[in-house]
Amino acid sequence: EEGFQQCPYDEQHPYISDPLLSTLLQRVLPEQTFALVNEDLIRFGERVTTEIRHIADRATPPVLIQYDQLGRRIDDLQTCESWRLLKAIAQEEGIVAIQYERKSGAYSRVHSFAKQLLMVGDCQTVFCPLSMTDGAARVLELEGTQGMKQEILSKLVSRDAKSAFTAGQWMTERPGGSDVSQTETTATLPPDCKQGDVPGARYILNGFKWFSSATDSHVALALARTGPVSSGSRSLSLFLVPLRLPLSVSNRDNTSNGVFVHRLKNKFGTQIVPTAELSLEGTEAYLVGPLNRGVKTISSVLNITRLYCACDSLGSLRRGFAIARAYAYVRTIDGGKQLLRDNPVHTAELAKVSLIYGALMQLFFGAVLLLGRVECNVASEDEKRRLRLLTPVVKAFCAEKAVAALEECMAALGGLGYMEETGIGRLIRDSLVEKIWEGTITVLSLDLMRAASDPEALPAYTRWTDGILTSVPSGLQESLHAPLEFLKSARSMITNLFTKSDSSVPSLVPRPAL
Ligand code: MFK
Ligand code: FAD
Repeated sequence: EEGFQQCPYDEQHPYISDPLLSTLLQRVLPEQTFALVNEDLIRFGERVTTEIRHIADRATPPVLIQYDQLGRRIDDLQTCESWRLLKAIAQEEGIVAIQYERKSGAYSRVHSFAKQLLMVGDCQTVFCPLSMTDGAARVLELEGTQGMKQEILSKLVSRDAKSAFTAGQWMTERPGGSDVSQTETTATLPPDCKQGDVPGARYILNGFKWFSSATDSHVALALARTGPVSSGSRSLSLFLVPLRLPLSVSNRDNTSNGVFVHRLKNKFGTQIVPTAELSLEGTEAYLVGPLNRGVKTISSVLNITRLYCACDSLGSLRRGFAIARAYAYVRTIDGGKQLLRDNPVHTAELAKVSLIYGALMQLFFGAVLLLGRVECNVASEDEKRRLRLLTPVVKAFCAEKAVAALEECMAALGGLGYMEETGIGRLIRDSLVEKIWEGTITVLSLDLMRAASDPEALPAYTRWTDGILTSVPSGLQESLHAPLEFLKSARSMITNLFTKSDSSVPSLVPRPAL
């Protein structure tokens, strides 16, 4: 061909070429664990670029066949081969399993999340069902009956993709997803079942679930009402729902447990994820955790999936930033005399992205380390409180900052960045959902306030930061103290907001005249 031809860019190995990840891991992991994780990341990073990326590029959206040629309801949800392969690879690689095998003890979470970070940009949001699988595994570990642990937990954390289960999460209904107090799905005891408050009690669910992303899963955790509507969210319980009965990987009878796929959602992004609306009609389900404590019981899922959300934001930025860096090595400007990477104005923009990426990464792994410690029962009370405070913050910050930085990565490629084939557009579209699912940024801010209403929460946090400050040069200490002072004074405001006793608290929404 004639004329100028653009030189292709080389994204390189997602771990070896990352400007930060290996030094961070080296700093936080014990030597032997680092050696193991480092080796695994080098191997896995290679697999991402040589195999996983090509599988992901061939993915196509799911299709729903509701009726067969005889007019029978079948709800055949057909996902593409790439989606199923990506899920299987993630299972075999131990994305969930590593965190329950706990071979690296409290550092096992760091190991798995570092692997996810390498794959996120090339996985078509397959960590969505895996995050809920992980969350469900944790709930069953904490609250499941012996039977649930043997029959289901073991399959949720399995590396054998042929027999492993995945799990969904059904909280959101039409009256509200942020606020589940108007949940319409009911749970009633069948006539042959008398004791409704024993763990594992069998119930029958009827209702409509407005969003279900892991619709191709084997089980789901669902909120349903077990008491008066007037009790709001305090009369919701948590249920384990098999999507098909009998529950087995080989059962393809999609409507056998009264779970009907009303329609697939027509989404802005995450196109490959089979998000659907479902109606539950006489669906068998089993009580998990105490009766009427469903929100509290499912909060262990939320606190895990929210870290997966943060990893999704961060991992998307990792890939967008890798592409932008790679492009700077091949694109010439200034009459062909200069490479972008040698241009100070361009590299200053990339440096801003690098700063955001680095800051989010430190924040994220700080929370991941704490989660690992809590799960291995080695965390102090202060560390538990810090994790509770940090989880909504990490999810919200990563969601908000990563997409903004991804836009800069797109612009760093000029018009090429805007082309679908480059992939940054899809990353932006897909990661925008992180501002909404698993709690909007406003709802996470309210959750931070809920966590901070524990009188010990902020003192625990400031004890930790005070400890860090002593090692900082005195000139810096003063400026670092300012946000701490703000945090301390914020506590009284938060307490007032919760008790609603202080009319001086500003309200964005005008109060109705009574
Ligand atoms: C690739 C990325 C991976 C992610 C993909 C996942 C796919 C997407 C799937 C979804 O979007 S699933 C749906 C997710 N839905 C949400 O995240 C709901 C957002 N709304 C909230 O989080 C609300 O704050 C909440 C529904 C929890 C409010 O419910 P309530 O019942 O009005 O809360 P309330 O009464 O304050 O709290 C009830 C209890 O739970 C309290 O404990 P106590 O009774 O002991 O006092 C709270 O302290 C506790 N709690 C609430 N949130 C908690 C929590 N405890 C620990 N951690 C939390 N986060
Ligand atoms: P609303 O709760 O109605 O929120 C509307 C607006 O009101 C938001 O801006 C919110 O920030 C604001 N708001 C709400 N409450 C307050 C308040 N107290 N103060 C101030 N502002 C407030 N859910 C599931 O259960 N399972 C799934 O698998 C699932 N998959 C999803 C997949 C996708 C692609 C999407 C987009 C959503 C999915 N969801 C799922 C639903 C998701 O969790 C909800 O959309 C989300 O929690 C918000 O709920 P909502 O849509 O009812 O919005």
